[in-house]
Amino acid sequence: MGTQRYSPRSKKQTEFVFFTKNGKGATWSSPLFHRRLYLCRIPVPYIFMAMSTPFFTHFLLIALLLTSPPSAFAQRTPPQRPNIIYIYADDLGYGELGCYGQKVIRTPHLDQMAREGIRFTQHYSGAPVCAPSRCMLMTGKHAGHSYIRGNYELGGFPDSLERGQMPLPEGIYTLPALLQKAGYRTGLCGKWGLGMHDNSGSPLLHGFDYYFGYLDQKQAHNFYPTHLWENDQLVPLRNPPFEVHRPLNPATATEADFQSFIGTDYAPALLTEKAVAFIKKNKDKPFFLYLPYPLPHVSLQVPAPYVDHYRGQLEEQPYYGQAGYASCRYPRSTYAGMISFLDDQVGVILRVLQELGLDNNTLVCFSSDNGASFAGGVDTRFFESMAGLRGHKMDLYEGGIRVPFIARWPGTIPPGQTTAHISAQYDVMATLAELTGQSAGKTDGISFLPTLLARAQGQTIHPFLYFEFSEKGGQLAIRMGPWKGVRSQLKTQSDAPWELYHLEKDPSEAHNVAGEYPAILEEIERIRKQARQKAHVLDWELKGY
Ligand SMILES: [Ca+2]
Repeated sequence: MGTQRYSPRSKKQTEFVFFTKNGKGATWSSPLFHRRLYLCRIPVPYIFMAMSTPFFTHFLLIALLLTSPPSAFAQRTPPQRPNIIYIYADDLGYGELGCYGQKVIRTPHLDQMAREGIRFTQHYSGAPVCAPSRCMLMTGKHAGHSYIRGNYELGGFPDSLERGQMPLPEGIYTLPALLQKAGYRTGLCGKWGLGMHDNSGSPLLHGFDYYFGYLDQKQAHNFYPTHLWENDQLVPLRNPPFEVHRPLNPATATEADFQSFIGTDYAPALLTEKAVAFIKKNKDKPFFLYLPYPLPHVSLQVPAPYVDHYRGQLEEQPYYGQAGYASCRYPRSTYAGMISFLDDQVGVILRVLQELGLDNNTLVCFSSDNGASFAGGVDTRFFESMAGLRGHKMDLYEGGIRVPFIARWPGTIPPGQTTAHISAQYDVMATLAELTGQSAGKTDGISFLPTLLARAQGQTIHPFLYFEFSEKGGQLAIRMGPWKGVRSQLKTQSDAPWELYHLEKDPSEAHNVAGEYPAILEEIERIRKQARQKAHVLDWELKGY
């Protein structure tokens, strides 16, 4: 079946991908079409055998029915310039929502949002930690091109040392700037992490007309901070200063000691208040609202009613701060309560849209910036936070980067959809550019608007997704169709070997088959050599480049 080639060469060609009997990829390309089709992933001789059976005829009919868009939505033209709300969770694992299989934590609003819209099962954050993921979402670049590729800290924890992270540079093209150009009012309520009020990273310099929230993401380790920021001005809150990373002594800790990590103004609730005010103020114009909640990132802090929601139902021991962040009397109940709190905020936003009559003219998206955490008293094993995926936050295994993605737009996105389209957050800029008739400029993204609109036949497929992360030894990952290559220890070993996983057969990345598919690895290595440009910070470099 032709030469073995699993090529990412051009998205302007259709590549018909077959698998030969030995399982190696074989493709046929046509420049007449503009997308890549995976015809099958089974050995070619078996396809012809199967075609001669009555079962195949039935299969074909069912497949045609399933791939046809629901008639009520088939040719629906989306309203021009709909409002857009992008809600971003922080460290929410792939398996922590009911609609993604969570059994303990209750998330009724997000589950309903998924029932009313579309749920992606193979969506990726750009990176396994906060700042680079946010940068890639905002700029449409993958980790090999992104200006920010790590949590590069410029200050410390106390208020006096609040300096934020590596700021976005002047002149970089961002998603909010694109939408601002399209006539949108643009607002940010949440955790920014890409610069401070007094440097080149202020949100006001990158396309936001309005912002409120945390600028320095380290301050968001505390949900009862002394202050937040609004349009480059400091906003004092009714919370006393305290050291959130101060551990307690298990032998002497009292109830009052645990209470010392609780203040008056819970920052995530204020984010929702400001978000609602922004929506109401701009209800008559198209608006873009970016809502990066700092939940459920630790510290484990949530108003008492949300702890009570679970307390007594979950077996648990106090957390004394031994793995960083605030101590917590009921860590499992608090963690579950934080996710339920986040879910309630989504409920508030959706209710406001309905009350204002904006439901049918607003695209609401929800995702997470990376996988669930291992720190601060979070028990991901107990909650099965990764739904069986390997690794967690800071890993380029699936648990670190595969995240929930839900989109809801009544009347335009057909309800109850699930898609396995392989996509990343660096696609969002291209998607919203297409939606609003703008150019995204040069990004690494591919618009997934056709998938949102149930026009899968028009969906361009990613030839590959690229990830790198210089921490935890230095990691690199490339996803190519069902395959994923992973390399580790790249801070010290330029010849670190590839691991290879077939994610459809082995979603938990348990069976390294690198030795069996040299042609696939050769192709992944070819991508590696082309998909990256040097970082502007030495700390983010990897060996072998
Ligand atoms: Ca995060």
